[in-house]
Amino acid sequence: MVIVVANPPEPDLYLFDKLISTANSSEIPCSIVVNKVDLQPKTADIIRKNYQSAVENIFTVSAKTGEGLEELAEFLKGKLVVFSGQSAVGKTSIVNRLFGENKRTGEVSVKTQKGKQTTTVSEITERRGISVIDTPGFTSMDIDVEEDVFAWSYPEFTAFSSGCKFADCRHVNEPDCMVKKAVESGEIFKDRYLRYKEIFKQIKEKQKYDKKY
Ligand SMILES: Nc1nc2c(ncn2[C@@H]2O[C@H](COP(=O)(O)OP(=O)(O)O)[C@@H](O)[C@H]2O)c(=O)[nH]1
Ligand SMILES: [Mg+2]
Ligand SMILES: [Zn+2]
Repeated sequence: MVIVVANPPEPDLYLFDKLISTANSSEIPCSIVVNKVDLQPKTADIIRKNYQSAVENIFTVSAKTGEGLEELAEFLKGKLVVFSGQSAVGKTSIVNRLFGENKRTGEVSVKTQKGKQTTTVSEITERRGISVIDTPGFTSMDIDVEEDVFAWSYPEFTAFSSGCKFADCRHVNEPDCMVKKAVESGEIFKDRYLRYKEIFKQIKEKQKYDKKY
């Protein structure tokens, strides 16, 4: 899976965390493409800080100028890849530019910062040994993984989690947690950990709710 990211629309890091976690828990390799670097070069830095140890690759491209697209095409060769992410980040524009297609793209609404849904169904395009499934994109998602699976779905935690006191440590309230230590020492990026705790809380609440009803 490739998560396409850009600015605009304002990147939703919680959404990327959930997508990456869901992919990792199903052993689907995950990379990020930061698009629209012609507009916002800083976005790539933020994405790298948050996700360089969480995904396979991070590419920086512009569907407008063509920058970085050859490298992306090289990586995509021989693969079947789903383009996911927020709407209006440029998923369809990248497919058009990569394949010389002319599929409909949409604008980011200035008012809502959301994209107009011009891609309404998932579509597969195959050229040059690359198969891309373009999707409509979404604005939010519910994560549907068990808490133990979730705790294992953060690749940058696993180097440390083997040292946690409890084998079933969720790295939240447990004592002698090496993941928390690594966050304090800066070896794990703090913002990503803070969002982890937030999503973990949501998963716990959902579990409680599911038990009740
Ligand atoms: N400046 C700039 N605009 C882009 C780029 N890629 C896409 N766009 C614009 O972003 C808008 C949304 O693109 P679209 O491909 O429909 O996004 P999708 O919803 O992710 O498929 C369109 O107005 C595109 O022209 C880019 O690299 N640079
Ligand atoms: Mg689209
Ligand atoms: Zn731990």
